[in-house]
Amino acid sequence: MIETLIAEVRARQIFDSRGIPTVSADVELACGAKGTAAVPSGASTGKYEAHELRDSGDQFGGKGVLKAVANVNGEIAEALRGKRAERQREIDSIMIALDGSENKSHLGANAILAVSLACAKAAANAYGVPLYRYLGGINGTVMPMPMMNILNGGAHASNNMDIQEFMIVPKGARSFFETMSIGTSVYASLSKLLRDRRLPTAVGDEGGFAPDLSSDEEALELLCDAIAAAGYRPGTDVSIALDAAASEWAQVDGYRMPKSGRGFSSAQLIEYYEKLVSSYPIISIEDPLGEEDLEGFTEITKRLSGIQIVGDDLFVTNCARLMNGISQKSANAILIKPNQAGTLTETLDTIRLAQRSGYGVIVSHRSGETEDTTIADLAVAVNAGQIKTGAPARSERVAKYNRLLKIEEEMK
Ligand code: 2PG
Ligand code: MG
Repeated sequence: MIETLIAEVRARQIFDSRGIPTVSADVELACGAKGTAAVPSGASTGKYEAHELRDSGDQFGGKGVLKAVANVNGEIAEALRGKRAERQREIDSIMIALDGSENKSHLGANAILAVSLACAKAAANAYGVPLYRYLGGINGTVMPMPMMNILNGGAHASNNMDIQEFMIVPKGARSFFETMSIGTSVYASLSKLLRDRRLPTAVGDEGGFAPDLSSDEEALELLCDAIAAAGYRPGTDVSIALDAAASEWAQVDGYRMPKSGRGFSSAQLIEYYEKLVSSYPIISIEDPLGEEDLEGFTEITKRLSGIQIVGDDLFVTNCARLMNGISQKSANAILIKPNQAGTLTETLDTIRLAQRSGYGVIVSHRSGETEDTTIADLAVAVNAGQIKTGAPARSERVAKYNRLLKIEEEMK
């Protein structure tokens, strides 16, 4: 019998890919097995996400997480010592009850998630199995198709593009290894195209290029040209996915894109996407409308049937919000970000609900990331089928891709 009782829980303040503080936690079991997890952080955060606890005050522009760290080292550690690490649901319920708030604002979702994930990793290590195997058993076998964000805009870059993410989907690939080979070659050919046009190749928060362009159409043309220049057929071998992150554009009445100043009603925005979808090989649009625009979501999901409509800020990895969306036919896919929910159990529950309801599932990073690769294992464990983890460049993004390469190798 392996001794999986939790012996120690410890956290510290570390830094994410934007140089902003975040929480890392260690869980150590009586048998000596350990697990470590680090929590990511968003820039275009949804209004209904679980609460990220920040210190405020002068240090780190108010973004320190020493209070969250103290909550782990104090209340949380005390409550979890002596509990069995593989009882994930119980561990997470204890932390939810200890927090006692609606949105984890007392202890901080960043404190709770770090421990929740570290606990699963410690248990996996105790049993001597990789995390994807521990979480998914023998049933987690599907390698996810990546959406690679190779042109950045919105809140993730200081360029003039309002759409946050222009992503490529190497859907013609027959293995994860091949998706990387296609993705990296399109990324390289886009870099060359930009240089040829004397446009900057500096990158945004998720590793995609971030030039000033004249329009969204120019961005989409560039992507198609880069796909073709790399020797692939746009729409056949490699398709395009967008994350508009349109909650960032929402006004009391309608939408205003903050960079270009263009204004739209919900109906006009839907017409705009219809035009883009009819001209370019776009297969998926995330947050095409704002988190409060449920009617708009229902309308676009009906009108653009055949296109994946993804709720990110709309659902915030939350079962109740997803349930509401399912009843209103607000979308047909969900973005899964563990830190929007705040525990592994709630993340898994939301994934299960989505899958049982015929929704597509995309496991996702945040724009502020760390070297933690949990989402790669999670995507395989639940057979999500899709992952969004940035450009195939910058180590905090590539760490997840490299982890998936290792998983694919292990599964052969
Ligand atoms: C998104 C995410 C990740 P952020 O909107 O989907 O790409 O961005 O982490 O800034 O919310
Ligand atoms: Mg999003």
